[in-house]
Amino acid sequence: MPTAPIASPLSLNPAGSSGSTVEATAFGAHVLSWRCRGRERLYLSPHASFAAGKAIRGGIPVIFPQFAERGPGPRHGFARTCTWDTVETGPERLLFRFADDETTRASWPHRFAAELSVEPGPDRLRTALTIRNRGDEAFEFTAALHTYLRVADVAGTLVHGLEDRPYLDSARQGLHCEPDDAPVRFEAELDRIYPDVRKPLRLTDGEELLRLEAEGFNDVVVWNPGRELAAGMSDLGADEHHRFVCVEAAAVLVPIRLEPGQAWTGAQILVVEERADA
Ligand code: TA6
Repeated sequence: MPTAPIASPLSLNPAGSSGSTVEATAFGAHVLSWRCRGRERLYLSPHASFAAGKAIRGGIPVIFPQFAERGPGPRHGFARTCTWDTVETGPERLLFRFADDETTRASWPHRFAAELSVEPGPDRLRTALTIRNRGDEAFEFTAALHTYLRVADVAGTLVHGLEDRPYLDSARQGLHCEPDDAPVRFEAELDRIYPDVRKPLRLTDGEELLRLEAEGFNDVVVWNPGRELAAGMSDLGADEHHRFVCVEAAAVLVPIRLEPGQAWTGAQILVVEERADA
């Protein structure tokens, strides 16, 4: 499992995508930037570290094979801190691949092949993670696309579509909370896991509207560290929490089980929507 820091990022500007461009790096199969309709849609911390072995703060980190501390391996898994193979660099998509080796098997003793496909369109970005069991025993994993969405100001940002959903509050030891009928707003640290979310979400920061769809990922994680936590993070810093929210397509609460030879795909589709009043 090589852990070289990123060299030069790959970029993709497919014909017919009307200026929707992405930049990604094979380090973690990490999407760093998505520009669509004249605006950067992802947040990348100005203090992000690109050092070997350290996860990049921002963009779309790939979380696999474990979410947070839900397993014996490194926090949020090893996929985000190792270098994947670059298999396709266009014209329509970037494709990265990564498989188990001695180092991955030391913390997670399973034989797998992973693929991340990044497909920008005129008004959207589809990111799909495929995991295949290439061993001879079943295994289970959790995963997420830990997407940092750039917003004008977190204070005016709302996530719609989770009003009727109960959630686990990770900022309060996983406390089970009942739905509260209101869109999610960000007034302090917020760290929630919403199980079994079936419909698209809408994120608005008062300026733009983004529709968030998922396939194969049943859960949604919503996170913003708030001022105090952000200030204490060397790769973020005070006030940076204002500029993003993470809304993550995730498979966390019910691990995905794959029998030998089986494969699973989870995708996240981000769509820039016209505002009704535009
Ligand atoms: O997905 C939410 C979360 O698990 C939060 O609890 C928060 O700590 C965040 O991810 C960032 O984790 P990281 O390991 O990248 O610092």
